[in-house]
Amino acid sequence: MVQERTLPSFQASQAQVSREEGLRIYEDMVLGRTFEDKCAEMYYRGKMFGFVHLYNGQEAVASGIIKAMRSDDYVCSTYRDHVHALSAGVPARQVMAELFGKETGCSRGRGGSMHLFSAEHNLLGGFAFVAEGIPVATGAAFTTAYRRNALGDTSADQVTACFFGDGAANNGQFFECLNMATLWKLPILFVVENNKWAIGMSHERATSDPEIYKKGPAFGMPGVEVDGMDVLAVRAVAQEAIARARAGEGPTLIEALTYRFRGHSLADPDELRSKEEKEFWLARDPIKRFAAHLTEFNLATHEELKAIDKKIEALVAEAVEFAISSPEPKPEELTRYIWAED
Ligand SMILES: Cc1ncc(C[n+]2csc(CCOP(=O)(O)OP(=O)(O)O)c2C)c(N)n1
Ligand SMILES: [Mg+2]
Repeated sequence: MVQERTLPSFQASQAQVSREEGLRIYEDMVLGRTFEDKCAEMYYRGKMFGFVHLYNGQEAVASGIIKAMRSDDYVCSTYRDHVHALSAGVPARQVMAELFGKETGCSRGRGGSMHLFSAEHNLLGGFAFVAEGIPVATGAAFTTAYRRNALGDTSADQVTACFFGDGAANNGQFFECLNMATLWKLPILFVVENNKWAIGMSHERATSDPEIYKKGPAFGMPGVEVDGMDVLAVRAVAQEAIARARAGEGPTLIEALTYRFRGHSLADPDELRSKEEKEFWLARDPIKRFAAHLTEFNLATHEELKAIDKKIEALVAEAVEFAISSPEPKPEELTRYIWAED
């Protein structure tokens, strides 16, 4: 069996997270998982079409990073974007309606699963081309730095989190953006979600040096590897990187070691990954692990966590009802929202 790349257990103390924050993070992770499971159900029942890429297993990354940010910070995603959008505060009903192609979706039904967008929540988008979001996020961070440094706007202290996969980290845009981000000390977190696979291509087979975080120092920025199945470990790394970015000290490259529990997309039979590998990572389920932390440190009881699970189930069921009962975009307005309007 291949030796899995993991890190020593992060020693989280009770003080690491307050009860209130802990419950907020737990709820966010459960929302991500429950939402994605519901998507799978809707897809296989023929209610949802197109490519749908689920985030199951990677929840600690979205919640650990985004829940450490401010609501006016920016988030940039990929085609695996539902849970980033939810963590960024886009209401579940708006995300679900978008997946159903409805007018009430966050992209007015014009985007679908891979193109979630919300100006209101500073969600810069989901992007279907691999690595396409990296320059967009870099541009957003440049805007903040420009407003602050060139225009003297002291309120411009927003941080951008740019999420992408291990496969994207072999794309040229990644290297160009790392270069510019350090050069201009941009307030950005480059967050690589290394789930070991780019569709059916194993990361080890495609990459000269699989330790992606080492590419940070090559461009003059810190590179950090973190256990992407441990939300508190991710949160600790995020807090430090966010503080650096906000203080004008520039970007950080974060490589989160994680795993997707389902196939690449809902159309993928997922036959290439070994049973042993899947079992190894399933045993590290980030939600179960965080639930155990919360109960072990008496931050929450099993009953309280169960109550959150139930609340979220109802919220996601309501999101489906909302999506189903929402109107389709009108055919005569097909190109609306594509071009700027007067
Ligand atoms: C520029 C480009 N090349 C190829 C593809 C086809 N493609 C879609 S997803 C994907 C794999 C990307 O893997 P990774 O970046 O690790 O993200 P993950 O799916 O694991 O989240 C590829 C090659 C694409 N969408 N865009
Ligand atoms: Mg990947």
